[in-house]
Order: sequence, then structure tokens, then C-alpha cells
Amino acid sequence: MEWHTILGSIVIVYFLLVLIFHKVFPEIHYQWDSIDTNKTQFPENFTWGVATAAHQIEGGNNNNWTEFEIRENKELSGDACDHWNRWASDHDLLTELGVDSYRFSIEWSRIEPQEGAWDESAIRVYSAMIDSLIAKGIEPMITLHHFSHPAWFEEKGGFYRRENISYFTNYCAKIFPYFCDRVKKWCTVNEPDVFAIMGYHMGMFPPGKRSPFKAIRVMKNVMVAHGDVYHQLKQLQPNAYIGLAKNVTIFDPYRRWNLLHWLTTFALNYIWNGAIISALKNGRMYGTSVKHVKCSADFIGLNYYTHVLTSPFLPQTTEIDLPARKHEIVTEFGYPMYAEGLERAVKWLEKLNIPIEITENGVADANDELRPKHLKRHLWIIAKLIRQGSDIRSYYHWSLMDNFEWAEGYTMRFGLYRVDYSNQSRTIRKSGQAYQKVIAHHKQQNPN
Ligand code: GCO
Repeated sequence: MEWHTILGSIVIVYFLLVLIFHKVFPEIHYQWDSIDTNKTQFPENFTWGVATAAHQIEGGNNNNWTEFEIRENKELSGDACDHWNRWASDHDLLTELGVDSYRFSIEWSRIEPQEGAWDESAIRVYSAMIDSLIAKGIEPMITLHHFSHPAWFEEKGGFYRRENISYFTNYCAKIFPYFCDRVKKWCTVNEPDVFAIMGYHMGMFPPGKRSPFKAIRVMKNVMVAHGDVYHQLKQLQPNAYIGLAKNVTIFDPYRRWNLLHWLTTFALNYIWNGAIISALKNGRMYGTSVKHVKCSADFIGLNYYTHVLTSPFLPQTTEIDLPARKHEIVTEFGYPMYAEGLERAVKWLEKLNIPIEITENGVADANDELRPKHLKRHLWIIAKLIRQGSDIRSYYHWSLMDNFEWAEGYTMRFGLYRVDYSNQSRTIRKSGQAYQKVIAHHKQQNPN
């Protein structure tokens, strides 16, 4: 074959592939100006909620994160929202919003501050929180691991070592009997993807490592831990409703005619999303078997925030703004607002054929200029999906109030309530009132 015939064939194959990908994987964008996002309807039994996590709000913790904050010279979580002392009045905020359910996490390092030493008084506090919620008619949803764990567990290598998983399952088996009479909904782990990649590849979460291989290993171990805990808890309480919270970040090629961007997109979508879905659906992950993880979820929790426009030169930090389409609004976190991605994330998770709980969705927006619109767009997408047959049962807004945003410290404000950290006062934002209204309207239409 002549060289120009070879070259010609390569060019044709290249463009054919790009064309096929372009058609098969569209990046949907709606004309939001022509959509009335106030027109939404939700099923009668739809659950309205808000979410938080222990280390982000409690204050006074002593765990892998507090050690990392000091070691890396980060902003310290410190007193956070002082929720450990103020939880009762914070529960009043939930009532004020009118939510049906509250997703929060239990801090392992409080329950088992030293290996094998259990702090019954901490268990009693969480137990009182659960009672308080139930008395208010608010259903608790508990996350067992939301990024933080005891320092002693971290010292042993945390989830990097497969043999350490039993420490986590022991802790879960210890506390579950205290609460399972009153709590039905459980998230075993929060975002195995973010936890592993931020902690072991991007070095921005503890333990601050930088190796993609380590990250993949940790993600797998966390999924194995999830599977173990699922089966263990199901044995103790067959009626428990147990799943995990999965962050679905959609990766799209930055330039849709660039094959390299497509290939990076496919790889990242698999590493971040596909591998976990495959573990739950087929019991396989990164080419190896994780048999008992197959079908180990009664629901899948979806944490959705954004899509990432991908190229081989994707920044390896969250400290700089990510690329965005020209018409997209970039949020304070530096990634674009892309509500359409929630629709794509749901379609993806539907492969699992289990109910979907939106366990997190929200935006960093200190002045609350964007959040009302952000909220309405995402709710509009959810209502539309449900109308078209998706089994979405709930929406938990992230977050009830401003809190400690991990690597970003207190700079990112995700709250429906503004927190003034100088005096710990909480003030409802416009978006909080908007959410309140949505919930009240729904309840008016569906009395009882
Ligand atoms: C996560 C966590 C939350 C974050 C939230 C906002 O997704 O990283 O579940 O703890 O605070 O997502 O970034």
C-alpha cells in the first residue's frame, strides 16, 4: 500500500470513530431559559432531605483528618459547626425546612478512639440524636464511613491493606445493634471513588499519597469492605435498607473531535464510575473478582455535582478552575454547574436495577446567588426522570449548613443555612427558603 493510502485510511478511521462516539455519547445541554423549572411534580411518597457528615460539622474530632490537617498545614477543622454540642438545636433547623429525612454520619473515631476500646457515652449521644429525629418525624439515614476514621486505623494502613477491613466491619457490627431497631436506611461508605482518588492519587485527602495504583487498590478494598458490611448487617437485620453513596462525576471530552480526549474520557469514566458499577452488577472490578460485592446494595446513593471536560492534561488538583463550556456557569468550587449530568448519572446507575436515592447534590455559593437556580434545575431534572419512569426515591440536599469542606477548609459554603463561625449562629439563606417552599408545596398537594 502506498503511504498516502495508509494515511488516508488512518484519517478516515479516526474521523469515523470520533463521529460514532459523538453520536453515541451525546453531551446534552438544555435551553434553560425556555424551561420553567418551577413546574415540577413529585410522587406522593417522595422523600425530601438534607445531608451532612460528622467530621464536617461536629468539631473537636481526633481522627485521620485532624492529623492530616496539622501535618499538611491545612486549615484546621477545629470546632467546625460545634454540632456535637448543638445538635439538638440543629435538628430544629431540619424541622424548619420541613424535611422528611436527614442523612448524617457516625464518627468511628468517637466510638472506638483506641483499637478495641469502645466509648459507650459517644454511642449514647448518637442514640439520642436518632431519638430526637424520630420524635420530630424525621427519618435518619446513617453513613457509617464518610471519609474520616480513627488515627490508629490510619496508622495500620487504613483501607490500603485488605486485612484491615475487619476493623471496619467490627465497628459496624458493634454499633448496628444499638441503632437498627430505629434506623432503617444505611449508607455503608461514602464515595469510594473520591476517598481513594483524593487520598491516594491526588494527595489532597489523608493519607496524602500520590499513586494511581494505590488509589485503585484502595477503591477496590473499600468496595470489598462495603460488601462485607452489607452482608453482615443484613444478617443482623434483614429489613435494613442498605446501600452506598456513589459520587458520579461525568467525564466528557474537552474537544469532541479529538480522539485522545475521547480515550481519556473513556478511561476516567471507567476508573471513576464504571468499575464500581461493574463491582455491584457483575462482581468484577478492574479485571478481578469481588464476588460478594455483586448485588450487595438495596439502593444506590447518588452524589452528583458536575461533569469534567477531559483531556490528557487534566489538572491533578482541585485548586484551579476546571474547563467549562462557554455558556456554562462556573461555581465557586471551580467546576461548572451542569444539571443535565444528573440525568446522565441516573441513566447510568439504572443499569443496577435498584432504587436510586439522591444522597447529595448542592453547590458552593457563599452569597447564595446561584444556589436557588441550581436547586431548581436539579429538581426539575429529577421530576422529569421520575415522570419518565426512573425509580428515584429521594433528594438529600448537600448541605444543611455551611461546614468544613475537607481540602478546601471553610472557604466553600454549601449550606442552606449560613454559619457565622465567630458565634456559631445559623441563618437561613434564600435557597433554604426556596427548598422549604418546594417541600411545603409538595406536602400541600399530597396531604398525609
Ligand atoms: C463529597 C462529600 C461531601 C462534600 C460535598 C461537597 O462529595 O466530597 O460527600 O462531604 O462536602 O460533596 O463537595
